[in-house]
Amino acid sequence: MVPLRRLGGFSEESWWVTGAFNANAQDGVQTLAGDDFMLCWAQTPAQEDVRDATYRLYQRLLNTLADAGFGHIIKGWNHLAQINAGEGDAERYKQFCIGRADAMAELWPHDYWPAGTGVGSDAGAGLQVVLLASRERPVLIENPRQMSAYDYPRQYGPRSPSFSRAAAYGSDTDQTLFVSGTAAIVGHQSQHVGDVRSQLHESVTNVKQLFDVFEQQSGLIARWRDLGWYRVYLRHPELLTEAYDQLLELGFPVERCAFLRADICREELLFEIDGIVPGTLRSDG
Ligand code: 3EB
Repeated sequence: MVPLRRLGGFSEESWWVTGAFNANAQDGVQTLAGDDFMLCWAQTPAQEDVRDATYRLYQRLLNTLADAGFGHIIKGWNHLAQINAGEGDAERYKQFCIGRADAMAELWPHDYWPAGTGVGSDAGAGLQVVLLASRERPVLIENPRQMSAYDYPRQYGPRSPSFSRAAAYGSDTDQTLFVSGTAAIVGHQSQHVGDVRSQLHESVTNVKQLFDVFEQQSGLIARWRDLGWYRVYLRHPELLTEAYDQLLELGFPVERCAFLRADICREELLFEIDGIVPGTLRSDG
């Protein structure tokens, strides 16, 4: 269960796998797997040292995946309670980034970062991490409008966030694009501070840019209007109606969005959008 309050939109998700289906739980790490993918998740209790708790949680998750033969990660979802609490480098999100980076430095043998979402859940929930792992390497995608998060300058924390803007996985003719949590950041700077409409617009522009890059890189069509699934994270529940109406105006498929209450990892940001989008050869499927 995602520890975020649902404000609107769909409430259930379905995942499909081929081959024998396996569900397991060991050391508090839960796993679901078919032939090609493993979903694994775990959480820390509330009110621990965030850096250390993150480090140890990621160690357990990465070891579980490696032991199971799923050596690659396509996407991670990170749900951290009170993500903006703490001043300066002591901010919980920044401490989380250090713990994650330390575990990855130790146990991640690859030269890429998976796609990611990093949002704040409501008080009391600790940290929950969900990882989608695969046997083969995904194709990583960056956004030319945004500095890569792993290159962010020092002002955003002692360790830059270990994620790519999107990851694509599949064959030459069929892929799935996993879009990272995408906010109103251009370059490395938050845009339109205090301006609700412009922030949502900027986030959508960033998401659409990722669809374009995916199409250029893969030669496939991003089926974002008719086949994508999205989470729209809102810092303020009272912005739901406004956000829904604006997304509709922008031609975004609101009927394919779940709207969730979440803090965003920078205090000034109001929205984050992530999603899962099939890429196919032709637009008629
Ligand atoms: C950003 O673009 C917004 O730390 O895993 C988005 C997606 C964000 C993932 C993460 C953080 C993460 O920097 C924050």
